[in-house]
Formats: sequence, structure tokens, C-alpha cells
Amino acid sequence: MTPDFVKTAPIQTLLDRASGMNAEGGDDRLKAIVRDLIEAVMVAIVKHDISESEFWQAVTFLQQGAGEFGLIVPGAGIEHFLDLYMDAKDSEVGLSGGTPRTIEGPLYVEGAPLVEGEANLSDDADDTDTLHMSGFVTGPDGEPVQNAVVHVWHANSQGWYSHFDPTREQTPFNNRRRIRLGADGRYAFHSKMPNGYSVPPGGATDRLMKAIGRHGNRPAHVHFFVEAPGYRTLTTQINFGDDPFAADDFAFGTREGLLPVPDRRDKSAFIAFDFQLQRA
Ligand code: MBD
Ligand code: FE
Repeated sequence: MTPDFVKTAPIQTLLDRASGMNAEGGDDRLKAIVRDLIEAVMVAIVKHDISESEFWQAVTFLQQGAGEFGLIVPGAGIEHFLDLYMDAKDSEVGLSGGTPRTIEGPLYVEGAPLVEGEANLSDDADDTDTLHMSGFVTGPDGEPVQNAVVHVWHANSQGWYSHFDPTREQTPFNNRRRIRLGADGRYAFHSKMPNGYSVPPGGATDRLMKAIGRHGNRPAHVHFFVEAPGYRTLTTQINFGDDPFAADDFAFGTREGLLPVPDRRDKSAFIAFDFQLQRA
């Protein structure tokens, strides 16, 4: 509910000017979005009677934490909201079925090596167990999808992603590949078992989560984009069903149908997982 004070003429005029609504140049759609975002902040200020010191605390937090914005967004559930919104729009037009989508997260990197056949993702020298994952990419009628590319990326045994690893111990594109599939739609790769991800200790996301009584942990997981000519690109991930955070993911990325339990044997773990795409 918009407080009456925000609805008064002077505030609405301020909003129009601040968002460029009555300026000549610029993008009209962006103006309208910026106006609503500024108004949402004004509404929160009035609703919670936010003090000057709280206001500056928030500005300082956002300024210092700007580099973690991509992490705060999934932590706030907004990226998952986007998935739920896309699902709802799909079902409105009768589009359903296939592997559920879920969040991309902030840690994808373009340009991973393009490989064919059984792929090895990891360069790490540690003696972590090996994950073997394989399955088929099919379409709505179970037909094999031809010429698909599976983008896969995941954390190392310490929960860090290459290109974002503060220990700087990973080679570029470690645990990141694009796998080109053949006519049968089969994919297979092996890599070092990922561990669950935790937000950087003491960083903006960590501090925000603690301040609202939450944590910044994700279960161990593997991310995918699955793309193929004639099909809709799928953004998804599997989360390990036996991870302690499987039901308590700070980023809300876990979904029913995406929680396989690895078959752990000796130094290996196996996951069989098929992807079903929707037609474009
Ligand atoms: C991750 O690894 C991730 O996948 C998401 C969504 C957020 C933070 C870290
Ligand atoms: Fe991730």
C-alpha cells in the first residue's frame, strides 16, 4: 500500500522529475521502471519511518557491497521470483513440461572450452572424489535432441568457482566446459566433486544474511545451460539431494525434480540425469 504522503502532488512531481518522466530524451520504458523503483524506496522510508542514520547506513552498505550485488539478488529471492514468474507466464499460454528451470546465479563465465565426447572438467590436483554425470537431452516427445551444446559449470571441492576464487588456486575455466553433443543427445562428463557454496565471509551478502537471521550457504550443485537449434534454451542446475543444505538453500535455487542423490561408491559418485527441452 502506498502511504498517503507518497501520493501527494509534491512527491509525485519529484518522482516525475527524478525519473526523467518529463524530460525530453531517454528511454520511456526505463523511465517508468526507474520511477517505480524510486517510489518503492520512498514507500519503505515512510512505512518504516526510516531515520537519517539508518538511511546512510543503507547507502554505505550498498556502496561498499556493490561488488556482491549479483549475490544479494539471489539471496533476496528475486532471481527465484523471476523463475516463478516465467513459469506462471508459460502456463498461462499452455507451455509446460520438460526439466524445470532454475536460477543462473552470478558465477557463469562465457567462453569455456568447447569439447566433444566424454569431458573432463577439472584440472585440480587434489584427491577429491570424482563425480561422473551422464544422461540424454530429449525433446517434448522424448526424441533425442540433435546438435545440442551443454554448458556446465560448478565449484571445486572448497566451494569456490574458477574466475571468482579468492585463493587464486584454480586455472582459468576449471570446472567449466561447453560440451557439444552428437545426434543421440547423450552427454557425459567427469570432474572433481563440488562442495557447497558459501558467500564470502564478512562480505556484504554475509553481513546482510546474518543481520536478518539467515545464512549464506548453498548445497553442492552443478549449473547447466542446455541449448539446441529448434529448442528453447534451458537454464537449470542440479543440487545434491543428500546435502545438508538441500532443503535450506540461501539462493532458493533448489527445486523438485532437480535434487538427484549421487550414488557414492568408494572414490566416485555417479549421477544419471536427463534433460528434457521445450520446443522453441
Ligand atoms: C552460487 O554458486 C550460485 O549458484 C548462486 C545462485 C548464488 C551464489 C553462488
Ligand atoms: Fe552456483
